[in-house]
Amino acid sequence: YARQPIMAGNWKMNPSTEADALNLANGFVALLHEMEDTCAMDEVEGCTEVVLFPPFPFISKVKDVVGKAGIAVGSQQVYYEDKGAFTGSVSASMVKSVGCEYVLCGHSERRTLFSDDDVNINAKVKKTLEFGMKPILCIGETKEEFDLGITKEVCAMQVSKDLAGVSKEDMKNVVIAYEPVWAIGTGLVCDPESANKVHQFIRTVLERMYDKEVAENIRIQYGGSVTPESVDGLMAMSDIDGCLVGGASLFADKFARIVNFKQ
Ligand code: G2H
Repeated sequence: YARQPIMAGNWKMNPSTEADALNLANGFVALLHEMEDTCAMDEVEGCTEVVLFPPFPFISKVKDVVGKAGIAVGSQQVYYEDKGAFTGSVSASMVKSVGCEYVLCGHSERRTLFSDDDVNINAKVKKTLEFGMKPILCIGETKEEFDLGITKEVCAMQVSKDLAGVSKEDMKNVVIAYEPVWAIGTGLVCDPESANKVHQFIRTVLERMYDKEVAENIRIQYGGSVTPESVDGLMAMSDIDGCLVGGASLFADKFARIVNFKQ
């Protein structure tokens, strides 16, 4: 099973202005051009896929900058209804129409700060797929759950509820991001071996839900305080297929180094 690596930059609610967003995007593309291994910029099979998740107002213009370099853009969120009186929300159709190929679903900040639960995360995953985009489903245990030793139970429950009713065919377009909540934005990166064990466990859950083909082909990213210093060790693991990067993706040089991880 050859899984194409996928590196994603989740800018969250940063940077503050359109000018800063375009500077970041331009700086990142320029650095990739300078780097010897510009694999990320060619659409060559086996090369690293790169996706940026800017805030909504910047998506179109960031896409104009990075699209030419073979970098995709995605939406940090969508609502599960198609249209109507849902003030403040954006639909799958809207983000698709401005060029998004990916949608983050179930990020822990959405779960804790915006009351996303497994029922509406499941609806958002399905809506993303219905519009021909690829969900990156984020799962992971909180600090309390980690301390209780129930990481596997939490991940199994989230995977089964959030992917309920998703067909085997659609699973080709799903990416999972394992993000231990205690590692997000804290500087406490999960050690690679422990993360890899959780990734392997997630594959066993998917094998039970679907089959071995789905379990072995799905790409599973690690997320949580990934840095240029930690990326190589993470990517050396058998079942870590990429990273979902927050803080470090706001620095063009750091994210360029992460994308060009060494194996
Ligand atoms: C986890 C991650 C990106 P950070 O949320 O999704 O953020 O790398 O800042 O921990």
